[in-house]
Amino acid sequence: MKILTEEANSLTMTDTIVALATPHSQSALGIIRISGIKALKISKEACGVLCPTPRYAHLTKYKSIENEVLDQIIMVYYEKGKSFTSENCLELTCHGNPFLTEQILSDLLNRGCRLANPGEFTYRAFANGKIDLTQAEAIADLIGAKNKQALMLANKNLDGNLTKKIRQIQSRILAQQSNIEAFIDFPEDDLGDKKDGQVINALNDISSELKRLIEVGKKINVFNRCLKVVLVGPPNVGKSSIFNKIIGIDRAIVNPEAGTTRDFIDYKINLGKITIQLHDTAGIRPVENQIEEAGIKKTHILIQDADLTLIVFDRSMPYPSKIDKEIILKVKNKKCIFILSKSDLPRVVDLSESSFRNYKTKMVSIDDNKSIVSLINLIQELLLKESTIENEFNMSVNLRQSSALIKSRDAIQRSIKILEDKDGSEFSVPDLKDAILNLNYVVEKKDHEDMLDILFSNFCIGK
Ligand SMILES: Nc1nc2c(ncn2[C@@H]2O[C@H](COP(=O)(O)OP(=O)(O)OP(=O)(O)O)[C@@H](O)[C@H]2O)c(=O)[nH]1
Ligand SMILES: [Mg+2]
Repeated sequence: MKILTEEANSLTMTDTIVALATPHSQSALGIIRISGIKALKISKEACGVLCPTPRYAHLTKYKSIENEVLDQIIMVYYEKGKSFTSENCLELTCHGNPFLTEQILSDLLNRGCRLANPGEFTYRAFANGKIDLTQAEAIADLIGAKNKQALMLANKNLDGNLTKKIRQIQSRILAQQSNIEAFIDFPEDDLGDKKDGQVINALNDISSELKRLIEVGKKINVFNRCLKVVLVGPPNVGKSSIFNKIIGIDRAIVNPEAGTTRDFIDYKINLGKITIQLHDTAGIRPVENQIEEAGIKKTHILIQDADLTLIVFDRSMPYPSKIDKEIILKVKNKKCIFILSKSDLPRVVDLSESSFRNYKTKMVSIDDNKSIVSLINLIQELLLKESTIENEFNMSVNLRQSSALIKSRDAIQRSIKILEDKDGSEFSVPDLKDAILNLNYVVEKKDHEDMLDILFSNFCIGK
């Protein structure tokens, strides 16, 4: 039986779940996690530890249901209420042989456990109130972080920074809602317009705070995803040579013949705080055959959703041709760098050409390492532009959270309008309630199973 591909059941909280928490490959150690009511029974019957001491490393033997020793293991018990999932948990550290870990997992299934779904341990931690949604997402971000900045931001959310901020904003909205309700209940108590004015000011401050958070989300998006950078230009200008230099290996074929690169190739690299997927593409020219046409079509598609386009022109050749001008039109209003390649050869291109004026230009020669490093620095600089990256960010905001923040801010804006238009302050209360509710969705949306399923299914098995 191939247990690792067996369909897991639905998210039933009463089941005892098991999973391999380390990769399914040969390694020094393999860790199997168990969570649920059968944990103590397994400790006793499979691991021979009758009353395990919590958080103590028990050196013991794992015996199958047929009483056969499968491995010498370290077993750690985490007691209910204090474990990651808040249930009784065991962590079995065995030898990292995939055949062996499969045997132990298979035995655990025979003992009535079931395989965990992706992210199910984290889901249980969330459902049992050990962590909130922002922290669950931070765990996924920590596992998937592609660079130092993404790691740092995920850690801040794991500390609960975003949750604290959201709770603060909610209580500020609630305070204004109470002010309005008090005025509705005791109209004779106050000075009408003056009080509305104070509420409007406070709501404007809250709206600005939400706007700032939404902007933080936009900025740090740069750190959390792989940015698409595309090298384009006429044939034979040195795109593939530059591609190889940036990624540091000879991945693309370089040849004096024009039209060498037909289909695009890409390569993922880490540039300090950001990760980029660099694409080398087919040179753009009037097409000579169907293969070339298909390659050039793909180049145009890549340019459309590129975060940064690197347009390469050969500095030793006259410029511009009709095709070159068409390429430039494609990147109008997009982030782009003009690379003037082959700077070791005599210059022919006219640098006063108007197309270059509005863009950053960089001269590059593949034999001049400094020019390549300087190009890489410029790529980083442009991609990080609009993202003040120093320790300004105390929290991370992802797309899901951002969309709830936007809805909340819209609701605040609606309530401000009602107050400003003097349409009756009581009518602004439902919008304020809506604003608070949308902020709840950032932290604790427990009533929306579809969203939770999608969120947790993006985790890896065993987490
Ligand atoms: N002198 C000099 N030659 C270069 C430089 N960069 C590339 N070349 C040469 O230019 C020719 C074309 O280089 P490629 O990198 O294949 O050019 P490409 O733009 O990818 O070409 P296509 O794939 O055909 O579109 C090769 O002979 C390279 O050795 C450079 O900086 N200086
Ligand atoms: Mg090429």
